[in-house]
Amino acid sequence: MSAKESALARPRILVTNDDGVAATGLRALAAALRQIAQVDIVAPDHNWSASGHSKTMDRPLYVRATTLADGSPATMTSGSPSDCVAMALLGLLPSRPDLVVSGINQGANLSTDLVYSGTVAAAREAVFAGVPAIAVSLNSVSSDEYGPAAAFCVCLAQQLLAQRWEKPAFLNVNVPALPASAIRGVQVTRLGTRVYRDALVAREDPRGRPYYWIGGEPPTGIAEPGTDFGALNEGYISVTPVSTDLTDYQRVDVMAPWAEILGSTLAGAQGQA
Ligand SMILES: [Mn+2]
Repeated sequence: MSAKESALARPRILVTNDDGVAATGLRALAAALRQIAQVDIVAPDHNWSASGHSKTMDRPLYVRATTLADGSPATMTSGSPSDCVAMALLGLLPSRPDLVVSGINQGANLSTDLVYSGTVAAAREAVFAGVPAIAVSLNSVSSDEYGPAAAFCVCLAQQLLAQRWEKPAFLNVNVPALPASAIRGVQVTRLGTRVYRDALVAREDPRGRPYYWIGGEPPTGIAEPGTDFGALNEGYISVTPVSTDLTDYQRVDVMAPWAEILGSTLAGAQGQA
C-alpha cells in the first residue's frame, strides 16, 4: 500500500469533551487515538460538566484555533459539547468522521447521570447525525491517571470501526481509577440505578440576599450485577450500549386503551362547551 493509500485508509476520529479544551483527559484520549486514526479535536473553551444536551440558538458561536499543552492543534468553541459536535459535523471539519469519542471525563457517568452529562450529550449529538460515538469517563473526580482509560478507548474504537452496523452505535464507557494491572476486565452492561445525595445549601450574599447551592454528598449507586455501577464497583471497565429512544414501551401498551377513553372524554367536553 502506498503512503497515500494508507493515509486514505486511516479512519478519522473526532475527539471532544465537556471538561473543556484544556483538560488532561482530552489530551490523553487524542494522543492514544492518534495511534490508529487521524484525530481532529473540537472542544468547548470552558468546562460544561453537567450541562446536559443543548443547542445554542440565541447567540453567536465563536470558533478559534488553539494548541494543546502537548503541542497538538485543536479547535475550541464558545458552544456546549453538543454544539461542538454539531458544528464539526455541519462543516467545521474537512470531512465527516468515522467515529466521535467524547472524554475522557473526570468523574463517572452512570445511570441517570447520562441525562445530565455533557460528555454523553456530545456523543449523543454524533449519533443523532448518524455517526457512531463513544462517551468515556474515569471513575475519579481528582485522578489524572488517564492511561488505562485511553488505552482501552483505542481497543474499543478499533473493534467498533471494524463493524458495519447500519444503526450507529452509542456506547457509554466508565473506567475504574485503578492501575492497569488492577483492572479486572471488561463487562458489557446495562444502566443501573444512581442514588443522588443532593442537598440544598442556603447562604446569604454580602448584600443580605439569599442564594443557594445544590450541594451534598457525591452520588452513589446500587451495586447490582450486570449494571454499569455494579461492574465499576467490582473493578471492571463498563461498556453500556445506550439508545436515543426515550419511549417507555411498557406504558405505551398499558396506555393504549386511553386513546379511546380520552378521545370520548374530549368529545364530551367539547359537546358541553
Ligand atoms: Mn465533565
